[in-house]
Amino acid sequence: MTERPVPRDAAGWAAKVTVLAGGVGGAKLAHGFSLLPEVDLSVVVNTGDDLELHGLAISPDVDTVLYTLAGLANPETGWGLRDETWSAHAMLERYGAPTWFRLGDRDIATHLVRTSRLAAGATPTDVTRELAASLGIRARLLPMADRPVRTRVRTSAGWLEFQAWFVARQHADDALEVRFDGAADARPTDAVLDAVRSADVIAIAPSNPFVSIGTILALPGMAAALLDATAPVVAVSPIVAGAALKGPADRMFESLGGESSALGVARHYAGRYPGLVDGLAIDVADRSLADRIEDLGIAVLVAPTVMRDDGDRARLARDLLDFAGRLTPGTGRASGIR
Ligand code: FO1
Repeated sequence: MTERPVPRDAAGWAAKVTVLAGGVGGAKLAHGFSLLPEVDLSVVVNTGDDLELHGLAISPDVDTVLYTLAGLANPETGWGLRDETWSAHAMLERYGAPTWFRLGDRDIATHLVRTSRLAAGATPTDVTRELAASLGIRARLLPMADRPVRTRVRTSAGWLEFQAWFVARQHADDALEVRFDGAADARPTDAVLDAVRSADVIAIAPSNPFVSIGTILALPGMAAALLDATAPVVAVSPIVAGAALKGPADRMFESLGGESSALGVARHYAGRYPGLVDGLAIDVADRSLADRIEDLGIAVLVAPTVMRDDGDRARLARDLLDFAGRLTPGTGRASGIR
C-alpha cells in the first residue's frame, strides 16, 4: 500500500486538487477546497444546463461556482447572488416576456458580459477566466467544454430541455431517460484535460450523478482521462440517508434504475465507469453501507458530508485530502479509514 504525499500545510508544495462540479453541491465542495491554503484548485464545471433566454447566454452551474467562490452566492437558494434586486424581472413580467427562469438584476450583468464576450469571439473558457479574475477568484474555473452541450430529459411529456424540466416544471415529472445533445461533437477543453492530468487529487462533488457529473463524463475522452490520471479519484455521495441533499437525484435513481442510497451511488459509478472512482465519502448516517460499497472495490470514508456552513465545507475538503492521501489509484483500497 503506497502512501501518497498529499500535504497538510503550506510548508512545502501545494496540493493540486481538481473538482468535478455541478451547481450548488459542487460549488460548496469547491469552496471548501478554496478555503484550504495548501490547495491549488481547479474546478471543472458542467455546462449541460446552459440556456439562452432573452438573447442572453446563461451558464447556471458556472455562475453558481463563480458566485460561491467569490462569496457572493445567495445563501437561501445556493444559486444566484446575495442582496439581489428584481427590477428587470418585474419589467420583463410587464412586457409579457418569459419569467419562469428568474434572473436578478446583478445576475443579468454576468449574462450581459458573457454574451457580448462570446459574440466578440471569446470562448466560454476565456469568459469564465475573465469573470473569475474580476471577482477576485484564485481558483481555475473551467467550463467542461467550449462547444455547446445541452442536457435533455425524457419524461412522460416527451423530451424536455433541462431547465424546462428542472425549473419550469420543478422536476415534477419522473426522468425516464437523459441525453446530452452535442456531447459527441464536444470535447473536454485542453485546460480541463491539463487539470485532470496534473492533479494530485481529483474530487467528484456531491452533484447529481446523472445530469451534472454524468454530463461531464459523457464528453469523449473525459472518462479515459480520469482513468489515466495518476491522482486518486474520490467522490462524495449526494445521497444521505436515502435522500438527495438538493434536487431530484434521489427520484432519478429510482426512475432511471438503481437505488437512492450511498450504495446506489457507488453502484452507479462502479457500473457505468468501472475503476474510475477509487474512493467514496459517505455520510455518517450511512455508515452501515460501508462494507457493501467496499465489496465493489471502492474504498470508503465515513465522514460528515452535509455542508451547512463554511466550516463544514473546509472540514469535508480536508477529510477528502487525507482520504485521498491513503489511496492508491485504481485499487479501491485505503488503510485505516473508518
Ligand atoms: N433555479 C430555480 O429553481 N429557479 C430559477 O428561477 C432559477 C434561476 C436561475 C438563474 C440563474 C442561475 O445561474 C441559476 C438559476 N437557477 C434557478 C438554478 C439552476 O437552474 C439550477 O440549480 C441548476 O441548473 C442545476 O444545477
